Amino acid sequence: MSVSLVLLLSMAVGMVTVSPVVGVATPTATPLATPVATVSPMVGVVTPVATVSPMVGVPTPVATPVATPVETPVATHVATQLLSAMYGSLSSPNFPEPYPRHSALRWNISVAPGYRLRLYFSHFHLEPSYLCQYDYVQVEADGEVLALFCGLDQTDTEDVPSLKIISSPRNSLSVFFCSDFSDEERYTGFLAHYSAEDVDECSERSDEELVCDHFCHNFIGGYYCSCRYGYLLHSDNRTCTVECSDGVFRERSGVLSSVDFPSPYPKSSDCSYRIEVAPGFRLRLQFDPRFDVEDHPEVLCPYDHVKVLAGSSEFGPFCGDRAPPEIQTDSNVVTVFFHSDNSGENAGWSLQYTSIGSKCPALETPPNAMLNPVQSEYSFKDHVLFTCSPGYRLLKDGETLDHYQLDCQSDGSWSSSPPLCYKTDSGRKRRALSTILTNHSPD
Ligand SMILES: *[C@@H]1O[C@H](CO)[C@@H](O)[C@H](O)[C@H]1NC(C)=O
Ligand SMILES: *[C@@H]1O[C@H](CO)[C@@H](O)[C@H](O)[C@H]1NC(C)=O
Ligand SMILES: [Ca+2]
Ligand SMILES: [Ca+2]
Ligand SMILES: [Ca+2]
Repeated sequence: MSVSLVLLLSMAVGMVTVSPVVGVATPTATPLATPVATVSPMVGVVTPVATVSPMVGVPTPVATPVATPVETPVATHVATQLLSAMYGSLSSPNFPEPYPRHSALRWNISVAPGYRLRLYFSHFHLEPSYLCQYDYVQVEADGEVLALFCGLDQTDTEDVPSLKIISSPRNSLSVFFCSDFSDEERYTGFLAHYSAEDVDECSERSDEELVCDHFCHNFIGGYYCSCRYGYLLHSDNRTCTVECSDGVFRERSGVLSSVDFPSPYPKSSDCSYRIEVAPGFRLRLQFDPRFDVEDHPEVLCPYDHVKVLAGSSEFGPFCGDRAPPEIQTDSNVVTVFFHSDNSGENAGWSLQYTSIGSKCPALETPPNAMLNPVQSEYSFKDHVLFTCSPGYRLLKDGETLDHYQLDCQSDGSWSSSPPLCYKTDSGRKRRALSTILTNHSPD
């Protein structure tokens, strides 16, 4: 699985847990368009026109408190206080005196990564209004609304902070306070406190991955990962990889497998296994049926895969939970590549390789000759010994011999042509033979 997907999932999970007021919190309904008119530099012109507007058909801003989104018109004009200390407090204007009307204030709190912010209100006293349309405090983080508060007491449509602690998913938090034009009673506003606290990254699992592949060590303001003996921390500082590309398999047959097979193979690794046997042998690979390499239902092996390179032929990529079929190469040198990405737990693969010598053509037994050993087929490094039946002798390249050996060579050819057997009847036969040869040559 890709990192981005994991991160996305973990973020989504984080959001849900930290925002208890999500249901109430979508304040598309704004407490009037007031802030626009008020804070705008064109106050003098805009406000009276809009409010007293005699023009029918143009709805007055006062009459439609629902229509305008909060952020767009207000944000650019709002006075923002930036806070970066590890703890601090914020309060409504004039606190502990009543807050003025027409105010819009924002506090952006931001601390170092590795911390989150906790915010609570020790005093809260705002004008009550249906769905907090008039005066309100809104807490946001990472573009999400975490809480929307107003009023004096908790009701069905008004949320007060009471002793709730609001936690930011990450290291920043934004608090927005807004009061409308009305000021019927004297509301004393709010006082809030925040502090930074360490995020224990090690105990916060994302959906299916731990933060660290092997060991996680939390510390205040951060964390780090380490690996079991024999593994190396990958440059992503999170996964544990292995050195798995050295050594050449030179035996005629053998077994190779992913590291730790059938326990899950290491992540973030690129391994290559080279098999090299004598020329004339052709390597054959047979995978263990316990094959488990991370795959994808639609895309061909995007995460982890096994590939086999044999001379100019390539086999694979292979992944999934079914072993690849037997691979008969026509090469004596084979490289098996294995790539794993940074996630997932899969058992891996194992394969047995054997080498088969090149086959030599079938041999026909010449008349009166005997072959040893007699086999249905012969391959590289096999030898065949020719002898003749009693009373016959071998003749090869003008010489008589007791026996003669043929070798099946690396390229699949015999070292020479088979000899022939001739009747041995002392010198007479020999002379006869030379006569034959002589008679033949001038023709
Ligand atoms: C304060 O935070 C809000 C919401 O995250 C953001 O839109 C705004 O740009 C920030 N203001 C400043 C001055 O950083
Ligand atoms: C991993 O850690 C090193 C040293 O602590 C740091 O320089 C590097 O940027 C980190 N890499 C990543 C991908 O976080
Ligand atoms: Ca008010
Ligand atoms: Ca930490
Ligand atoms: Ca994987």
